[in-house]
Amino acid sequence: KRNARSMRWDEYYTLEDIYSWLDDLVAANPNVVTPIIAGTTYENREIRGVKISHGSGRKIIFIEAGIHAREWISPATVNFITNELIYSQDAEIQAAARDFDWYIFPVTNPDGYVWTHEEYRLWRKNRRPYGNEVGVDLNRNWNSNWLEAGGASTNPASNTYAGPGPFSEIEALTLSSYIRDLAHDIELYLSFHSSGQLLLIPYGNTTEPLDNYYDAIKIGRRAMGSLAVRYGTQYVTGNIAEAIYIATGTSIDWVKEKLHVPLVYCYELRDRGQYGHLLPPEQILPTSEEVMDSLVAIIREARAI
Ligand code: ING
Ligand code: ZN
Repeated sequence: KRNARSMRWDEYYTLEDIYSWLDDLVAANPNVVTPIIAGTTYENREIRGVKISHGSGRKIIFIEAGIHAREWISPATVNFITNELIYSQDAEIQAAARDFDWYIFPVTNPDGYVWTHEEYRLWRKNRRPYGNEVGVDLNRNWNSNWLEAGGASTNPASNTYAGPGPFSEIEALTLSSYIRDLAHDIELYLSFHSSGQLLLIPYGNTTEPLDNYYDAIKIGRRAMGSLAVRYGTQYVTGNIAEAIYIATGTSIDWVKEKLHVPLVYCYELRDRGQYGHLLPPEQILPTSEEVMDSLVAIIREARAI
């Protein structure tokens, strides 16, 4: 069994190892770290996370990772962020940890994640069967412009199958209701994917600059400037539909459209295609460090607006 001190940043971990590490974080920091459960999966696993809190009355930063099973750098980076929020000696990180309640779910598609470790490394969707096919894209199943604008598929064989209806999948449904219960206090919502080195903002169905588009872009570009300082890694900031492709029924669109969370971003982490989803474990640490730099920058820049 691994403990909080033995979590390394040069290898990818199984679901079991990640969950036992979360247990150890709670045991080692009982006054600050609380176990939380966002829901259940088709195969009856828990969607587990941690809340990091130094007191009551704080606004929330909500982090969702691993909704796509094969994007292993997403849970790995978010575990690093969790570790920094608890153990970093950096004053700005400590302030960020203290000033907000952090709700962090490193693996929001546990069934798929287990499948990528045990059966097929490049699996993306959940594991619920539909006819002879398996799996719904959990980032196309949310009730925001669901299956509109051609940004998802009606074919269960597709990697972007939207499911038979909005929130047909228990993972997306239970996670969304967990988020909804906190919505009033959420100031920043972050979703982590790979790859492409992009910072995306809603919406995925239109390139129209909606809501606080210009503030979100400004904060995002400055934060990506901070991200580039450490290793020179370049991220492009933009609206989903303009920066990559039309996508509908995504978590960040739902959080923005239905819950009106002020700041919502999706990171598409390293790299730009050389390794894609098979990012070598040597890149976990640099990827995570530069993202941590950008995360404190988002908080800093958002305060300045
Ligand atoms: N990319 C994301 C996808 O779901 C995305 C891009 C993220 C679109 C957030 C819309 C909202 O297709 C990957 N690589 O999964
Ligand atoms: Zn993804």
